[in-house]
Amino acid sequence: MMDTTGSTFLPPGQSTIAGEVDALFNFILYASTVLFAVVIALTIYFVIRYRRRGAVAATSGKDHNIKLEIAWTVIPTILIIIVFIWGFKTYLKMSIVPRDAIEIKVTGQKWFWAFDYPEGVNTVNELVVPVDKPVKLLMSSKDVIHSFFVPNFRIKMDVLPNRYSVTWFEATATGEYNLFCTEFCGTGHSEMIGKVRVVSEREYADWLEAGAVSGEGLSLEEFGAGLYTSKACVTCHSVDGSPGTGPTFKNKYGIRQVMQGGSSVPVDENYLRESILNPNARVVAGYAPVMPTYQGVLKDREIDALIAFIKSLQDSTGNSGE
Ligand code: HEC
Ligand SMILES: [Cu+2]
Repeated sequence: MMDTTGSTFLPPGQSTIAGEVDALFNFILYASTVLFAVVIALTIYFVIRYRRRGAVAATSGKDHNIKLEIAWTVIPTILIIIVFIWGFKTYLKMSIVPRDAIEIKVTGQKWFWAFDYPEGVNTVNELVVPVDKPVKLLMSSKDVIHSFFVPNFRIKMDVLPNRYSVTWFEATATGEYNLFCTEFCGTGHSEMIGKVRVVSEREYADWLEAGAVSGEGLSLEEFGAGLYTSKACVTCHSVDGSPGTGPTFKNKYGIRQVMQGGSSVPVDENYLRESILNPNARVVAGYAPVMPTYQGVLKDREIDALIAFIKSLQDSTGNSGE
């Protein structure tokens, strides 16, 4: 672990550029604080020193001071030049991706993050990366503007529909870090939270090898229960009957679901599959068509597992069949 501490403003910096970003931030903060104090102190001093006392006396004729004027023009100009050069250098460092970076595709959508690795692995709301290796993020959005923010790494970049944006980082310590969306993107915005897990190079290789969450050694139902959380279904669907952005999964299987327009559909495996891959084909009455498609995000076995999980959420007597 690197010896890093957070500040009032941000948690400990754990990427290669964090130190530079913080140094510049602190410089601007302290320079502004000092200037602010000087301006306020002088203001107060002048107010008292030159307050009106009795009749107005004739002015001394001293209304100009070349040295002072030069001082308050040159000092701020120098400060601004320092901030500009320093900021531009840091900006370049943050924008130019090292050649040997691992490239991961990031997709933002309402309301989760999907990550695609070159090895074919994909995850939702969990970015796993090796420590001490540059990682390039190629980002786009399926719907509205989102923004990718990892406070510990001091990186933040807008994620836009119809175009790619790029950012990169190199983590300097293993651990788990928060990932936030910092662009208000709808009612589920506050739940668009993920994590970045930084692991050793060895663990990373093993993790890729295992194909992320393959669910090996788990029953479909158990595997599905994990996916329910890891693939973000949990943000919109409850499993205990409580209402949410989407209908609850409890006692779902085997009922007839009423659709917008009044038709009804038996909830069987094919309907569940369709709901996951093509959610807007038929929309449940009383709900907005806001569910994202999981086409390309979930593998077949994962869809099977989620269906098995939903089927398992029956009260003991609730299994009515069709
Ligand atoms: C952003 C919120 C959101 C997320 C995330 C989400 N859903 Fe949905 N889902 C909805 C909404 C809203 C509906 C109802 C409207 C519709 O039918 O499209 C729905 C409908 C469904 C239905 C049909 C339910 C019924 O009562 O007929 C299924 C099945 C479903 N979702 C499964 C999933 C699974 C599995 C996941 C995770 C892999 C998931 N959803 C993630 C919002 C979401
Ligand atoms: Cu967002």
